[in-house]
Amino acid sequence: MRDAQPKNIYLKDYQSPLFLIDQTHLRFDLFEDYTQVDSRLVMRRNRQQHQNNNEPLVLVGQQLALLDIKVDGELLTSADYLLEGDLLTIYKVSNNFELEISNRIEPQNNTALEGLYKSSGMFCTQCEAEGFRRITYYLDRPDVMSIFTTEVIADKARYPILLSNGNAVAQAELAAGRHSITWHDPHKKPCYLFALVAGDLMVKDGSFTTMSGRMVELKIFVEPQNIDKTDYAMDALKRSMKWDEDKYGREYDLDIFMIVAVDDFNMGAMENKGLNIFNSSCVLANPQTATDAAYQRIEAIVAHEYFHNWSGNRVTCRDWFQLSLKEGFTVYRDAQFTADMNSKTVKRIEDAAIMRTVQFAEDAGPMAHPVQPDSFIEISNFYTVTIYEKGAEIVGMIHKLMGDAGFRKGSDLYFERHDGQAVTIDEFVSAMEDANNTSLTQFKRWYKVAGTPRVDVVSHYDAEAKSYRLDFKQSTSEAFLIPIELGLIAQDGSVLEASLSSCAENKADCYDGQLFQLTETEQSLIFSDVAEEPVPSLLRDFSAPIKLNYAYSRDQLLFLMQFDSDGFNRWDAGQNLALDVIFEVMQQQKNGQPITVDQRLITAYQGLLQQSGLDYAMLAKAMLLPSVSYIAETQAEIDIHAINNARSQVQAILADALAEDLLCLYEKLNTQTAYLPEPAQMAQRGLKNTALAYLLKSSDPQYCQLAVNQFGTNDNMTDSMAALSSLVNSAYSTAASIALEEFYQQWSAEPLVVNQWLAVQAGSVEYGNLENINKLLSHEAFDIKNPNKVRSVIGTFAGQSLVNFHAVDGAGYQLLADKIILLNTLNPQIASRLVAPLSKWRRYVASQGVQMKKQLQRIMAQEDLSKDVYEVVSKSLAAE
Ligand code: 0A1
Ligand code: ZN
Repeated sequence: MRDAQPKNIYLKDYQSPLFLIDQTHLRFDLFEDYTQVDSRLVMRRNRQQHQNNNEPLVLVGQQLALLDIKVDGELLTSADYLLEGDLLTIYKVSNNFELEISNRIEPQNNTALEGLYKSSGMFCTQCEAEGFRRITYYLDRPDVMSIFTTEVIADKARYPILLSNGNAVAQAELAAGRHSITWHDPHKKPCYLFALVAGDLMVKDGSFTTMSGRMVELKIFVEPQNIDKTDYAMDALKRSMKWDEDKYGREYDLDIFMIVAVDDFNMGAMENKGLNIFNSSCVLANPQTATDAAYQRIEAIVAHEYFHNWSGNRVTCRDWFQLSLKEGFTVYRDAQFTADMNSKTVKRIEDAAIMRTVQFAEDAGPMAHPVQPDSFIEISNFYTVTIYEKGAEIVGMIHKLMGDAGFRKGSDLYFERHDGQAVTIDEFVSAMEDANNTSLTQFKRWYKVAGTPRVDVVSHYDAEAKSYRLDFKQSTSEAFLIPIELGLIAQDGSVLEASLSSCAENKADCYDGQLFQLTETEQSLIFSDVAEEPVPSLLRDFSAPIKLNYAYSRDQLLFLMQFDSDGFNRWDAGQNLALDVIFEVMQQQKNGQPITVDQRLITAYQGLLQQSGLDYAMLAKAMLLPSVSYIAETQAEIDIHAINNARSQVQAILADALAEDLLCLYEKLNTQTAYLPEPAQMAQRGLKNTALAYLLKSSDPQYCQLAVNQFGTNDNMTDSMAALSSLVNSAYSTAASIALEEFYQQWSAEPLVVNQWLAVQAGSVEYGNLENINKLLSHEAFDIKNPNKVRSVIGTFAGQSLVNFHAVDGAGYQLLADKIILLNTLNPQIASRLVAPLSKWRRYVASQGVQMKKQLQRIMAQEDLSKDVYEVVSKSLAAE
């Protein structure tokens, strides 16, 4: 327990800054045992917003050793200021003044990885959200935007490369083998976008000519051994730059764009102006070391960070309650990019799956919050799927409501109106409204209210009157505006022509033949001239992040799987069918009845394999049963073991029934083509490896050899890893052990590959994995200070090895809590993220929930709990 309870910060308390910083001049003298930071800030009172000229200046700083302070060249004495906790108050300043501060920091001891720290011998920074205060005293808030000039000084032999934001403007050779480079960023920015890197790095060069004909230098800096893993990120960067010009009319605005790969990083990557810093796992790839999934992640994250240059940097957030302004919009933009580069439907399926498993769970748990939260204790805890993914879904709904042209008009107006400003989500919505001459007042509820809306739909067909009615009912008392794409399908599978005879009163334009705007808590659509009873296809393209209930029969789902013209709903019908069958098996298990699987499911999957006409990527998605986490999300009370048993049984029965077809497919797809990271090949490998994974779940042991062969003979990590994973997640433990050992021998020198090796074991869905987790935690390849290793072992264990994490004796929970306690002092952000699996204890069957709660209480009782962990644990334990 901690002494003082951390305080909540409220959106309603927002006040504009009392002071502004026009110029920020920084000088970093980097040494092995300390770094000296000298800052000179050109400041003034914010007199436009505040009349009172007597307020003192209050700066924030954390874990800094203050050396001295000067105001307008005069050294302050201790009577002139107060340093208390994180706040530095300077009593008397005039309206315009220069403030100079010198302080020291210890990057080499910084394990929190916020501010300036060391990662494999190089210096790097992470300032979002509030890391800059660990570098120097400052107005560390996004609405204070400044022009930065940064001089970096270090030993030249150890740190030949010295980088910061903007352009290099000066360099000097100094005494004692040191050198200095000065960078100037002409764009004003908040300090969370500041970056510095110093290291012995190699560079991959590229260039891009912008739409106005300017040449931009592109540089990817990596440790020398990784220079052969930079091609794909460079290619993805160029495609992103072009796409943002084509799709949004956004051109890059500096003459240089740099990416640096670092091994120790709390998140995926960071959009610092002109100098993106990336977790090495999100930028480095070659065919031998990276899987297709890694390539796809790299493409998406490179794009995401690049797109932030406009949605985030040119137009930034006024305060951290507006985080989704930049994150929701940028995730939406990167999703559109991924959809354009690959398959639109597959991307939609993946995003819907994340919403339904992770975001809906967050929205139903103790950390539920609106996309625009109204309070937080620690902002780092709010980099969530709700802010990112639900935020993106909301932008997507605006797009659907405005149409393509209207959405582009809105985004153009937003960028033009607010360029160089720090703004709010409301201002984003206003730009959309103004550009389209429309009101989104009701729609804005999406930003302010937490939780997942549910919509129940009932249909009525009147054969005599030839009329068809759909009644919609929202679960909440105050209605959301919900865009619901829908269509009616005739019994022969064709689109059913019907005219709309009425909507709710005065809402005749609520349905345009495709998109229905549900605005009331109860609302009906009535169609006339409907020749036969149709099957409704509802929430096409997952047009809103809601739970929609309609009582489809299994036959109707089979029908939609075959005939729906909307690819997303064709897939979704298959998922719902499988889900229903799994529920039935769960019931059979509970009642002690023999297990039977509805033959219609088997026939449907057979149909998919034999004659679906689906492309490979879609077929791979369609073949997968709903995940255990997704099934769990549908349950009032979660019993992981019952879910897992039922799902495994269905999977095994399918595998046996389809074995011949699967083998045939596997052999057809197992062609020896030189590896290319391109969509068609990725789809082929994905489907082949889905077939392989199924075959290893069948009762015929001959298929083990297929995986062993694939493991031994391929030329790329995608196929190696898929083979390894299917062995690890099978009953063939001896073959799995041999392959794991061989794999480690081959790859022990490649940390990113070793992380995959750790993860594939930690995530095993076979019972009895806990002992192995303990072995991995004490393996030479594990390092608790490296977030990627922590995620690979501990995160993957708690997130994927569900039957072991939820071991009935509670040992999985205890293991996780032990590690959270350890990480609480080393790296609070990472510790806090690991609490999520325990935080939902109320959703689980009592015997498990009680044990999860016990571990939360144990964490809560620790001395020196970080704000990060305190917030999540205390909210998880708070009375409902
Ligand atoms: N803005 C980054 C994500 C990010 C957020 C916080 C961080 O601090 C540890 C780091 C990165 C993005 O959206 O990519
Ligand atoms: Zn982002």
